[in-house]
Amino acid sequence: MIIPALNEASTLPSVLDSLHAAVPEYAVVVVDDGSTDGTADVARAHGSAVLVLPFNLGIGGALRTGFRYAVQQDFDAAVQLDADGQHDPTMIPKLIAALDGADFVVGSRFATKNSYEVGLTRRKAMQLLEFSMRVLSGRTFTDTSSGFRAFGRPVLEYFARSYPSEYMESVEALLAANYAGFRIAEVPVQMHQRAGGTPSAMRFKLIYHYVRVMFTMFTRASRRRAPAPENRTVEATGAELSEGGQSA
Ligand SMILES: Nc1nc2c(ncn2[C@@H]2O[C@H](COP(=O)(O)OP(=O)(O)O)[C@@H](O)[C@H]2O)c(=O)[nH]1
Ligand SMILES: [Mg+2]
Repeated sequence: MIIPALNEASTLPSVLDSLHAAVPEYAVVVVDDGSTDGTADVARAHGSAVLVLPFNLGIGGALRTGFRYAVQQDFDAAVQLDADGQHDPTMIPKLIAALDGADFVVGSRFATKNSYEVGLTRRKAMQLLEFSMRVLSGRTFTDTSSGFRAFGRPVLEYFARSYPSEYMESVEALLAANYAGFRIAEVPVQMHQRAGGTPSAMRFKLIYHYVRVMFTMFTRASRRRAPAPENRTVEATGAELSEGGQSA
């Protein structure tokens, strides 16, 4: 379980306790990213391993740190979830089970009709994002920005090497994994509103990142269509990292 956390001391105790109750067999790591509210201490006190970044890298950098940790610890799968109580730990076995037929599993709020409420503007913005994703990837994803996801070992190795760093990284990461040829599945999940603390992006920042991520998606797609240069060198594959037999 990889939990990125920025100033989530108020919500982490119940998240970690319900995680231990729901899936006691899995290791948990909180990636604390320069919190000033004692997030790391709270996480340790509730039985989690903690990676403390020396300064704020943002959610993408924190996630990549978590993926590298999972690879180094030889875990063969990992689940990402929020520290704010949005993601229900009892859904985790369902996400992990779906890794049987996929490399990358996205927990989707919208795959079936359920009670997750978003405002009209946000819903329209998400629909446009989904439409763009459909145009670029050739397939339909119902929840591109979900932060409740499961990854098999090959995707962990891929994301440990490269993961988008800016906010709304989840959308870019989905597109990148799709282009890299990984099998991606969606699983319907129930999500809650955050239980406390403050969301990481306020309205203005959200609009900025929304425009940015649209731009990045389309440039990523056009880069991909360009023919590869003749003398392109092959990237290191991370093959030096051995396979493991556990799950994070
Ligand atoms: N490590 C780290 N975690 C972050 C950062 N910003 C947000 N998070 C965490 O990432 C998760 C998702 O953020 P959240 O504010 O819930 O975004 P939302 O669910 O899209 O509204 C939460 O667990 C946050 O604590 C950051 O800069 N660094
Ligand atoms: Mg959240």
